[in-house]
Amino acid sequence: MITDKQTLREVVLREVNNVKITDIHTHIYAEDFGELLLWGIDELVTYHYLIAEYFRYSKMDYAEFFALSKKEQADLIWQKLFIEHSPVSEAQRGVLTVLAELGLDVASRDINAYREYFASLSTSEYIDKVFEVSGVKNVVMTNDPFDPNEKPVWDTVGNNDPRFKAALRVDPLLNDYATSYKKLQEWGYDVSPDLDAKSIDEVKRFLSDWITKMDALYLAVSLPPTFTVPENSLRSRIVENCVIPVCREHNIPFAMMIGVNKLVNYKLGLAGDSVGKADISTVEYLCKTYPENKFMVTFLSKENQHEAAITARKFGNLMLFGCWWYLNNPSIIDEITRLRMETLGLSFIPQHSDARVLDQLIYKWSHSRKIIAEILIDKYNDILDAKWAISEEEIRRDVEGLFSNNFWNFIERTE
Ligand code: HDL
Ligand code: ZN
Repeated sequence: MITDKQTLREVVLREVNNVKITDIHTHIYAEDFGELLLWGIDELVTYHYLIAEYFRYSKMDYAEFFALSKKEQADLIWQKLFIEHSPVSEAQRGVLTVLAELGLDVASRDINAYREYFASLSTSEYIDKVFEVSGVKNVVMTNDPFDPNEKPVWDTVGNNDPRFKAALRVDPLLNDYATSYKKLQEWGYDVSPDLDAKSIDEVKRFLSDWITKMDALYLAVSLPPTFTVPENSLRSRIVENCVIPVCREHNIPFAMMIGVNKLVNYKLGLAGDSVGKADISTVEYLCKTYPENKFMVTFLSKENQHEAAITARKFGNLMLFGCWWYLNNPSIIDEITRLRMETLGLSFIPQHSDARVLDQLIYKWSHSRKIIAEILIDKYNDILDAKWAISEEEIRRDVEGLFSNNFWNFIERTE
């Protein structure tokens, strides 16, 4: 048993550095999905977080920028954010971490030399490399049947790489049924714009068909701060009459990602979304009203985090996950994770990468491992002070829970 703090630190750092991670929310894809999988230095540097940060300095016309090639965009961003200003933001620093952990010469600042490295690798070689360097064992994708580039893959080859799991993402259905119902009609589902009884059955059939086709581990949606159930809206009716019963039937969680104000600057495209504080009472209502359902929830606003942790104390069918998007910064990850551990013990999923570019698995997990390890060390030290002794096996159990098993146990699946 471990009773001294030096040994404890060494063991926690070793276990957190060695744990193989299940990354429960990403936007990366298996190789079979072709161009949907983004990787390499030009994709890294044109990540939409960095585009937003580029326009903090540049007065360039948005449309003119987006008309450029990825390489030309990357050259502008590299010059502005890395050469003319020190790259200290989390997204800027992340690029450097990727290059460093791949063993490239970061000090050279030579983006063309980096391009040569990536050009020397095949997609499958690089997927293997990134999983090895990042210590990620499997990822959950974001799979959208309404995406015209993705649906054909599921209608032909599907997903054949066991490292990549599927999650069914239904934003167009829930947030824009008035448009998306026409797609359902096109695909042979007998739905009407007013969501009558027949439509409810057909939407349920659509969801069930795709959960089965993808072997989706959960059903996900991103939602505005105004998301409310119950209310007299198509979204609320689809949630209660379609999503909830189908998720229960398949025994998969409904994952709500709440707090996105879409396109507050539409000219920035993906980089144009912002954040708003949501109403926790909808999560309370759903967890209380549907005790047989499981809910995974992550809020985008820092202001929702404390009440979310308290709500998770009330409902065992609620699993909080990640420090999502604008919360994925060291200072905020530290604050949220300490709050959650002090409030929920180890019964939460501390992080997901949200990686849009394969390479990002390397930096997003390297940075988060360090933060979470220090918090665990502090919390274990607190109980050592009370003369509690702890074993290496118990530390490994706790770490594997936070970085993988809490998810698999919650969804009642094995990998
Ligand atoms: O809706 C989501 O899943 C978000 O993560 C968005 O994809 C967002 O643009 C993003 O990439 N956040 O990191
Ligand atoms: Zn995401």
